[in-house]
Amino acid sequence: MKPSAIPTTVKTTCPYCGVGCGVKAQVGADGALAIAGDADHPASQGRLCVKGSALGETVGLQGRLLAPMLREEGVLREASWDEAVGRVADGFARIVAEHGPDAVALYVSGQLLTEDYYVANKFMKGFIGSANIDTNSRLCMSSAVAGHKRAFGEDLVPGCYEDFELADLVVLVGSNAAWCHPTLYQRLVRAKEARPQMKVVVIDPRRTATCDIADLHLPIKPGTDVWLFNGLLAYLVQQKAVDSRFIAEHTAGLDDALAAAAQGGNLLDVARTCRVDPQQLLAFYELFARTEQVVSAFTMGVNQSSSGADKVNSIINCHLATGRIGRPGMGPFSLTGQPNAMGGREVGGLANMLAAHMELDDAGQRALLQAFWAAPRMADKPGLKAVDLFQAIEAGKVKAVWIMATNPLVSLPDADQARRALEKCELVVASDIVLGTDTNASAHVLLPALGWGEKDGTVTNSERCISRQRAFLAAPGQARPDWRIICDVARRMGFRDFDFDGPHAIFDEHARLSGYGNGVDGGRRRAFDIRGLAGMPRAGYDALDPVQWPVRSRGEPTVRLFADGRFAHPDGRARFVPTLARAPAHALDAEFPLVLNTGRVRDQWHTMTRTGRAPTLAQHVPEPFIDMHPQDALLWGVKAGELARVTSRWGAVVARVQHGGGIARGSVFMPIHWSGQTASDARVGAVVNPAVDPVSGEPEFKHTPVRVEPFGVNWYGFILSRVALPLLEAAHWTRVQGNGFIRYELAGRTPAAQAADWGRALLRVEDEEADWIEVEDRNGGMYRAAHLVDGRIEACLFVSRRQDLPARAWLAGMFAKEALGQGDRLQLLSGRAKEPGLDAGPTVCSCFGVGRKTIEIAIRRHGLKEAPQVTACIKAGGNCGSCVPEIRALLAEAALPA
Ligand SMILES: Nc1nc2c(c(=O)[nH]1)N[C@H]1C(S)=C(S)[C@@H](COP(=O)(O)OP(=O)(O)OC[C@H]3O[C@@H](n4cnc5c(=O)[nH]c(N)nc54)[C@H](O)[C@@H]3O)O[C@H]1N2
Ligand SMILES: Nc1nc2c(c(=O)[nH]1)N[C@H]1C(S)=C(S)[C@@H](COP(=O)(O)OP(=O)(O)OC[C@H]3O[C@@H](n4cnc5c(=O)[nH]c(N)nc54)[C@H](O)[C@@H]3O)O[C@H]1N2
Ligand code: SF4
Ligand SMILES: [Mo]
Repeated sequence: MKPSAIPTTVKTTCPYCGVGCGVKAQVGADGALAIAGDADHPASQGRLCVKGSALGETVGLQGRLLAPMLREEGVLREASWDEAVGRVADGFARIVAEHGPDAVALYVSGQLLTEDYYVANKFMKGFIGSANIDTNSRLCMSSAVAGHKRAFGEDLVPGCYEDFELADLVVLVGSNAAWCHPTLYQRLVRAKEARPQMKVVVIDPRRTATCDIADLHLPIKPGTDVWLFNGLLAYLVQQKAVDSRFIAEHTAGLDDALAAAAQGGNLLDVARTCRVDPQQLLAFYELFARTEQVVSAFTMGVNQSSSGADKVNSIINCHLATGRIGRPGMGPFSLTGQPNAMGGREVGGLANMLAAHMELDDAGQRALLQAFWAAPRMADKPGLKAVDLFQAIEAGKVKAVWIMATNPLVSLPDADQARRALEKCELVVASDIVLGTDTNASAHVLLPALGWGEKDGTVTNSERCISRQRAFLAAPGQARPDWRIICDVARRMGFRDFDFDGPHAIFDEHARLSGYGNGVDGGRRRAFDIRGLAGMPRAGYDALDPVQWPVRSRGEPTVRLFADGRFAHPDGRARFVPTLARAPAHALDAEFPLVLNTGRVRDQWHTMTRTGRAPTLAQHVPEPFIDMHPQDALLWGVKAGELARVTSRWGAVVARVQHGGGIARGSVFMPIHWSGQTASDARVGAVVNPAVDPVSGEPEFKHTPVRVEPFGVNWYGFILSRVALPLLEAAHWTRVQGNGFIRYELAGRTPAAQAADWGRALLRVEDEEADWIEVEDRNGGMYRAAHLVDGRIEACLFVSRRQDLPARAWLAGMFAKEALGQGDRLQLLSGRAKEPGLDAGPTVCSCFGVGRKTIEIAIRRHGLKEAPQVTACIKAGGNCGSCVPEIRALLAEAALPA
């Protein structure tokens, strides 16, 4: 498509979380990109969170992978597409010929579009002939998938977002929706404002921002959810708060589930095991028992566990017992993480599934799919799941792997093992949109993919809504859409039926397959059925409005599943699954006495390859951190604001200690976002244990035994620099993108500034004549320096032995100036702003760039009591609303007696 053919305003879908908000993107005449919410999109109704709003800051081409590259003897060079495709196709073909199809693998992602995902799965399972295709959804949704399949007979999310608004009780289990599903959370906030009788219960070991609207927060002991929901099931039966008719007509297996649940003991035993107040536990059980319209939404606190699938089923069991499913305002609700976690499941992206919700272990369905694809070599047994896959690579059993749209050297558990695996692997291929990732550093072939805004296709969100992602930017460099790269390799390997002329043709095949042999001749009827979308002309596909599946015939989408009480098991009944509670895989001991819990922060997305480019998104949490209870910090000899090392049996990381206030004793929390590109040693995956759930294969990301100890350094410092710097001298460093500069936080062991030209060496200023200013106080252990070019600041460095470094935000302002005057230079060296009050503190409201100190001052000065007053006064909280929980926490703090 020529750029001129691209319309100026395009409706598309946000590429981040599974809420799947509609976005309107407008490219102005000057090339500037304006992003706004799409009021017509059913999922978001015009809302965007701060990540979505900042999408415009992430589409620049700096750092993008724009040409195919080959690494030969450690050296990376550009290659033609022809050569790169040949390298992949020949490599795969040779290894398959020599060692069989199971010696190669694909490791893909819930961030691929459905069309990309469909051809990847077809290529592997139908043509290579192995089910060795797994996805990062293994790390995310696989416990939910397993739970759904066991309970319902198919991987089905029964409800829709509207149910959150219609419910009288919303239970959020292991979900920090305020930060991870922000616009859906905002819908909930508004619904609760409109109907204050609606109750919200949060079950999470941490007191998160999501607890802001909670009527009850149960800070359960990590890993004990199955006890809690087993206890609830037993309670519901004892109190006769169950729907006996629904149980009799539509379910099977209650007695076994009850017997398993009884093992947890009585309510007091459960409270003790879960370490919650028995009164509060009883309050939750009573509330659940007496409220008909209950939604129980769950995410990674549930799925990412060695009993993840059982956690899911223990929740679903309670909904089956009460018959609260398939009707408005009720149901178990698995919130998906990635934008296309659902689409990936529809095309069978997991190693134990087939396309279109067909089953790999069902010979009839295998044959059906083989016929549909005219596949020469159908996979006939499950492939390796993510963690096993990387172990098989290290063991030399899998000799070639093609990684697409995921960064496993950061995101897998025991991430150092993953690195060892890739280093041993004969052929590592990576398709990505950026060049500098930890995974790309271990790849032999790099394939440049089109990114959001450039590519076309569909995604499916948490409520089964299929939406179009549409291109509005021209394809940069030589980048190609993922589907095309896969088809090119497949064709080069001699496989037929990979000559699609666009995503529309792939979608059409996918839609036809969903109806193929579906429910005919006594075959299983698959609920995933979008045959009504098959046969659409290309223009129809291009104009496709968001639509929820199933779509059996055009214009007939279904909002909720199971409305008739019929489930997907052959007898139409849902299953209670007996869930015997068990402790996490690795217990604490004297050497590793604390639980490491890992998760997300509000303004970053995963390994930061995209959100990390947006200065707006860097301000909220500019550094990796270890959140812990002050008493634990005291006990283990570490201090807030200083660095500490977190060590497990698998690895170690370093980050700054903080007391966020939300964490109970015995646990520490770290964000997942920092990689080898953004920190010297804060890649938390290296510490995480590789235990997985035996049913789903999902890793236990939320529970690793660790110890925390001081990371002794002689000085702390920071650098703001217009260009990236190699910081080999520092004992520890982290980086984020600022507005016109990169901000490095660093710490060192060598005595700072003792050697001549120490600062110059650190900032790589080689020119003797350079405009260089510096000041040092050896006894005080202080050093400050700045490098100017043509009067403009190029970089500055501040070092101190004490915790007295100046505010970064104030110095950032220097980078906006065209030239620094004598006064500015003096201020730089004095490390103090001329006008006080310029330090706004860490950013709370990213949309309007309002810092914590500014909010605190406004609250005090104007006697503000409510969040809307803060918004009226200083705008904070007035756009996406994601920071409102933090503003309310500041209001609450201010209201406390001094
Ligand atoms: N800002 C932002 N949003 C995102 C993402 C992102 O990277 N950044 N990623 C997206 C993706 S892919 C995903 S999967 C989702 C994840 O969304 P969430 O699951 O909401 O986020 P997490 O922070 O991973 O973890 C959720 C909570 O689980 C709690 N938890 C830990 N252990 C337990 C336990 O044993 N029981 C219970 N009940 N809770 C526990 C943690 O304390 C944490 O607060 O977010 C999506 N949205
Ligand atoms: N410790 C710990 N680890 C975790 C988790 C946790 O809670 N704790 N959560 C897990 C979960 S739920 C998830 S979902 C994973 C996420 O982990 P990853 O999937 O590894 O993280 P991302 O940074 O999203 O990686 C996506 C990659 O795809 C690239 N990319 C973006 N768009 C495209 C495209 O269109 N095509 C191609 N080919 N590439 C593209 C990006 O540049 C990036 O390198 O992390 C998991 N790991
Ligand atoms: S809530 Fe935010 S990250 Fe999620 S889809 Fe909407 S705009 Fe994107
Ligand atoms: Mo995820």
